[in-house]
Amino acid sequence: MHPGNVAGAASLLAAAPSKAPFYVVGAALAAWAVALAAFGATHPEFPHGAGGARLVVLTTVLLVAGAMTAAVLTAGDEGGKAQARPAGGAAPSSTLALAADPSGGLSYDVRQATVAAGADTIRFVNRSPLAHDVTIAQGSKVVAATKTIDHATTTTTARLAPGRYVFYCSVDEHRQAGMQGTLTVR
Ligand SMILES: [Cu+2]
Repeated sequence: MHPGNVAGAASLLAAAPSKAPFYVVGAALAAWAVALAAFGATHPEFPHGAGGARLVVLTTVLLVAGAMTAAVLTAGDEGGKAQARPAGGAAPSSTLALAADPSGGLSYDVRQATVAAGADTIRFVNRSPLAHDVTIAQGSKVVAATKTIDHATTTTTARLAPGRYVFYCSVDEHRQAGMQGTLTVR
């Protein structure tokens, strides 16, 4: 291998360890295909005899098998991420925007929401005369909560790790009445 290629492969391994095997084997397969095509095009009698043909077929099969194995191994990691994304694959927002039913019902405008992991903003609009808040919990552990407000808007921030959460109103029995939903952080 050329020293430059070795350095490139090494930095690739360091940068993306999970994908590196696929890139390396895939690149080798691509290089082999190009070399084979170029050589075959200029040498009509290629490959020479049964032994040469067997060698060419064997090398191709090994490279394809290697690329497929690496792709499958890599896909395990990618599959988890892809599964969590909605069709369309847009990155989730860092803001959770919720509004209480403006007519005074015990519900939010959405039953489920998704935000990006990290520093998130929770923006809560409550135009109704009833006091509400937004409390975010993972299981029974509260990780964030807005102020309790009526006829107002409030924001708070929270650092949310990936996972499944619930959001609900902690005022009186509002949660039990249906003022809750699920929050996915990823
Ligand atoms: Cu409430």
